[in-house]
Amino acid sequence: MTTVDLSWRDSIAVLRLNRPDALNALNAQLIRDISDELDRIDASNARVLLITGAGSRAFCAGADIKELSALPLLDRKRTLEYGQKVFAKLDALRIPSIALINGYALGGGLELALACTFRLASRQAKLSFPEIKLGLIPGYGGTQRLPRLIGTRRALDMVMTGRTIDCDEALSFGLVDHVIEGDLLSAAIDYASKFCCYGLPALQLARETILRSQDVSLHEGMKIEADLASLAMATEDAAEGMRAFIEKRTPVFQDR
Ligand code: CO8
Repeated sequence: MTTVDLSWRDSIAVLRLNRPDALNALNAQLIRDISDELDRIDASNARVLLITGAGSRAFCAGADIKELSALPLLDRKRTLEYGQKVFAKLDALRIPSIALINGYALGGGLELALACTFRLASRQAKLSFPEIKLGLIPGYGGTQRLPRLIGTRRALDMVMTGRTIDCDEALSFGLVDHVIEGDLLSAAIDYASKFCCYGLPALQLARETILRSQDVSLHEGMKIEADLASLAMATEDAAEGMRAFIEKRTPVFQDR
């Protein structure tokens, strides 16, 4: 039995973590299933990926504590490294992704959301890194992606206190992009429509330029921008976009 399900809304892939009885906690099978579905999505004609959690309570309550605690030390390390690899695959996916935080996003669950391009939260969202309360620290990229997104001080506060923040505080930190009052899935589809219509190469190059530049000096970042902007300029979509502007019509992008 698979622990995720994949459905489609036209060219939008919706991946749902499906272990509601365990608040969608990440056991080894769930991480493997996410990995398999990411491969399938990458090979499809999807333009956006939405990730959500089954049930009304949780996006994902983190690593499966029961399973992890029963593993020998070296297997724990292997599990962590595999999880990091799968989340990196999500981060590097050629299409943008949106986490729909419909309840708890804790520990590894928040790390999964951090590996997505965008995060939308419902009013019920509760976000934290509770690892410290278990004598642990984040292991699926949280210590790296969190400070890059919200700054060192706020990351230290969240990781060292393990405190839970609500959607409004998460929004004020920039940890989530929007708080949604109504139906999260419809809001995410609506949000995706704001960029779904653009060419995938330009979307991917924009994301890659911004993310790669985070780890380098301004000077190096400018060089990355010059290289990737030139690459974008060389695409057929760029030729079409500029031609359409001159001809005063809507461009038809072909993802080339
Ligand atoms: N792992 C396994 N099972 C879980 C998890 C989890 N992370 N979270 C919830 N569950 C299960 C519960 O055990 C329970 O199952 P059962 O009914 O069989 O007892 C069911 O989900 C419902 O949960 P609760 O009954 O606890 O529901 P409550 O409403 O009382 O509480 C909470 C909800 C507050 C979310 C609570 O479940 C909780 O605190 N969960 C744990 C959250 C947590 O600590 N997450 C971080 C885990 S560590 C991590 O993600 C990163 C580890 C990386 C380092 C690893 C080093 C080896």
